[in-house]
Amino acid sequence: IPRNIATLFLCLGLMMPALGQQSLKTLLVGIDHRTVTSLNGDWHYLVDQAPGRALYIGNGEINDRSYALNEHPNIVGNHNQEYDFATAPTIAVPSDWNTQVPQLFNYEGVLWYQRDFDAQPKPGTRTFLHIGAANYRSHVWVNQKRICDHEGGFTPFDCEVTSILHAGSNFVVIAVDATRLVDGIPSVGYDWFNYGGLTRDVSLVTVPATFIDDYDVHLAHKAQFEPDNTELTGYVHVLDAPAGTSVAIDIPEAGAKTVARTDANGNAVFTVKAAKLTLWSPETPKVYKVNLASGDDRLSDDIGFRDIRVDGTRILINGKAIFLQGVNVHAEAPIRGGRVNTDQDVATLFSYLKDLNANFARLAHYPHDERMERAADRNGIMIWSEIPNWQHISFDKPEVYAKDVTMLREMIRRDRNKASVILWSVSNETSNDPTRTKFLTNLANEARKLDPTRLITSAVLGPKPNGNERVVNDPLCDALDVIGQNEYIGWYELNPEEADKIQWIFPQKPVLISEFGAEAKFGNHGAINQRWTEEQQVDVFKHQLIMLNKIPQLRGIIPWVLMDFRSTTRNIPKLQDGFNRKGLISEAGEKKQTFLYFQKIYKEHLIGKA
Ligand code: GCB
Repeated sequence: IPRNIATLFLCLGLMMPALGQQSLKTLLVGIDHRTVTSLNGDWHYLVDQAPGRALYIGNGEINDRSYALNEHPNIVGNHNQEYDFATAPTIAVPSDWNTQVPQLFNYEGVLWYQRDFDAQPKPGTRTFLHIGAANYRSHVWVNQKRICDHEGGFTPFDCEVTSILHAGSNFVVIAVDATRLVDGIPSVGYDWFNYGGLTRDVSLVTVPATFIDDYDVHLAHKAQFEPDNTELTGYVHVLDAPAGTSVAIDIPEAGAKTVARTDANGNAVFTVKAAKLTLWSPETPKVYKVNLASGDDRLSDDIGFRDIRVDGTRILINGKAIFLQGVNVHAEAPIRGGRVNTDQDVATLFSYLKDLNANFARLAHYPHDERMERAADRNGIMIWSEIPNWQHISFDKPEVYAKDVTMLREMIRRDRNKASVILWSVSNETSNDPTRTKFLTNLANEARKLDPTRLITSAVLGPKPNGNERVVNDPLCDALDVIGQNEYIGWYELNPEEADKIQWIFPQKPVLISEFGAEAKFGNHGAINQRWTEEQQVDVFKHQLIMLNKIPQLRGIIPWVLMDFRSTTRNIPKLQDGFNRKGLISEAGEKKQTFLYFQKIYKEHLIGKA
């Protein structure tokens, strides 16, 4: 599909709200490379007692006339309000509420946030409130006016406040509802912790009246990889720009410079030759300063250029076959707990990945903080990024599909300029039935339309064993470029050594074993047949590698999981204590024997062929 058509789809998509969602006009790309006013810090909060009495009117509609008004109780005169942010306690933003307020540890309802902020709006500028992520549904008011609603706990959104701000003191109120929804993404059951709240950075960004809100700069994707290709292509979208608005693209270090003009949709499509180019790869994680300018707006991003494709059953990066030495990662903050959302969290996770000799990470099971992809770009770690279609989803509902498409677009739009991201995943372990297959096939095709330069995958489960054979025939595989296969032989089924005789048969596509593993509590030692010991965890992996090494199409392994992570469903006292213990490292950062095992396997490349 030609790039400009793909772009058009993207823009139309972002302007089309999912059913039941208020339209968001844009989503600002590269926000971490703009000068912003951070609204991180202490916010007042009030708990909306179940079932969201202040937020919802009887029929489920949003109440704009309760806490959103941010009024105060009268001390003299008539009785009026029975809430008060001014005297309410404070909570840090960003963060989940669970790990901050002991009484809210298991709270999965509505929390109201409020803070004052100063503004000095300048004529000819626009201001947006940017929210990195809020789990799960959010409703936002500035100076008592509702400016946006958003559903989805792991993608960013921007709400325009230009016409509402006044000089001096303003205030923002945000209600975040972490209630699980049957028709949510994910649905009500999942194996991680439902950290609620404003879990990522919140900021105000001021831009000129017409400004660059989206762009895509990538190596031209030729029919075949051409080693001498230095053609860069993409688009710059200028919001509300008249057709013919000029956009300058300048990549000084690559000797690439051009000017393009916007079309009627605000898209300036361009192609430019670079004088020289070091392609991004795990060995050479080179990023270039890319300067974009249109009218009064300027933005510089750091972007790497590379080619990723499939050739038969191989995965090629810049024309070279590669084996993915991976690990799964949840967005669980090392040592301190809670959601990953700081430079320090990300630095710690990447120090583990480097120490492990990994070249790949699957960011399970939802888009992570953008710092992760930035760090991956700098560190040469390839990334799998996924939307939270986890197991049971209401695949029969068109409104759920609409939500899914919105989430997919938000994920791709935020991270399409990150060279580290090589795979978009549409789902994890969904049951093989025609309704789900149609839904996810459409979604995979949508992803491919939005971004024809990357590979599409999904983690599938099954098949039913046939003696010692496992013949993978899930029709969803037809829609994928790379098959992700999850299996827990040696833990949820069979004994570890029984893996040795199992034979997998896959369609002729590259295969990643996207999950496999066993639980062990750090420091718990015993015989290899003893559950929950570090010794057994290693033994499970040893037998797994015997089995996996026999798969001819194996192009990567992704053990589950880098660190122990909180999960509401893991309740064996003393062993789990609310944590899934399949980590190679404990939540406190202690390395189990399996970490050392994979460190060696990866260092000496003892698994798989590229
Ligand atoms: C799976 C899921 C993952 C779980 C894991 C487990 O198959 O994809 O989210 O955490 O198994 O530990 O059971």
